[in-house]
Amino acid sequence: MNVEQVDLYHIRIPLVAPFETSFGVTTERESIIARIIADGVVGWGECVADQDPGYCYETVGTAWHIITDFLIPRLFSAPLDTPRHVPERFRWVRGHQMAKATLESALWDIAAQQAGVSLREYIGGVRDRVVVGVSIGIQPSTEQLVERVLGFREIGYGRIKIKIKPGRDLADARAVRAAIPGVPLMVDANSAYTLNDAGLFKQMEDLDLLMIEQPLSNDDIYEHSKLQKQLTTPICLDESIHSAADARFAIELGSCRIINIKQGRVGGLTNAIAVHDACAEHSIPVWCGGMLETGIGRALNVALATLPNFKLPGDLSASNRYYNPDLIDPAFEFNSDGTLSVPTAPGLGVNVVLERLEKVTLRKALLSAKSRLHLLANRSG
Ligand code: OSB
Ligand code: MG
Repeated sequence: MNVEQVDLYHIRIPLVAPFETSFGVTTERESIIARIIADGVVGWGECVADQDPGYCYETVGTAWHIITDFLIPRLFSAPLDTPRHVPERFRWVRGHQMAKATLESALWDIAAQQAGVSLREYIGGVRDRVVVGVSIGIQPSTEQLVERVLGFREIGYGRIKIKIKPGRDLADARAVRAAIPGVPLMVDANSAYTLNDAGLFKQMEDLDLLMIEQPLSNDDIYEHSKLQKQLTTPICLDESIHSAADARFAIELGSCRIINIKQGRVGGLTNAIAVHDACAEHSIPVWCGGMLETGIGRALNVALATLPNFKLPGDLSASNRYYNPDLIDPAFEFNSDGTLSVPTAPGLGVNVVLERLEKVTLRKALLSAKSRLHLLANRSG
């Protein structure tokens, strides 16, 4: 694979509805879309970093810097045999998993197209539909939360996840459980609590939660093992897991019984597959997390979620739950059996609507291997 050109689009796209977590509210999502040309084939990637460092240290700004100044020169420096070699090529750059994953995605898209198969087939995915759930942000009141949950149940979402934060936890979870008895339900704290809050999580034990996602610090694995020992409800780690080594460490310590895999958080699809395999070896089920992706990032997630150890519904809702319109056409539609269909066309298998992409673009960089030409276009707003 000879990388010839990389176009970067810094976008800002309005969400259909605000999304509130313990670390803030998002009404418009900023992201970087990468369009790579290698051997004359076009591939796409989406950066999952947020505009601010509330979820993790990476932001759209740090990713732009790392991608343009350090990662792209490493792609231009020599051909690549396979996208599986991308983590090694980028290893010199410490961390910055989301920046790395953005470019790796586009290379997987290209490699699968060159093989003439969908990305799902290319990575050995075992299903053509993936079971999905919905992640519902904190609402202005518990009553509004219950109303929203019931709305998604009506559409057919089979697994409900609610966000919690101190002051909006037990009462919200109890009210939702009372409204949907028997429906798979989980909570996501996004690192908002400490071990001193163990009592709160014990009070949630009788709610029959599927799991409690990332209750403690974003950089902790040890204290989660202490909390898990006090609970029968499984803990699921999200923020704390950046690699297969982290996953093995967490499993060995007993810090969680489930792992959320976000390909961006672990540095790309190659590492995501390694985390998947490490969990499978230890009989730890995984599910595919989301970061409010447009259809471009969603397509990658959906392909990833077809691997055999993705045993639980992913945070992979239909396009219309996030953006209207999405950047792709056709959009991801919700199937009445609670699934999304996996694209079957070669590569990621989605059509990016260039006019829509341009319309939400704030700044653009066009980098070419030949001329090392670096054209920057900025637009305010
Ligand atoms: O913790 O899973 C999370 C969105 C942004 C940042 C972090 C998280 C989330 C979600 C949304 O829960 C999942 C989705 O894309 O639907
Ligand atoms: Mg989470």
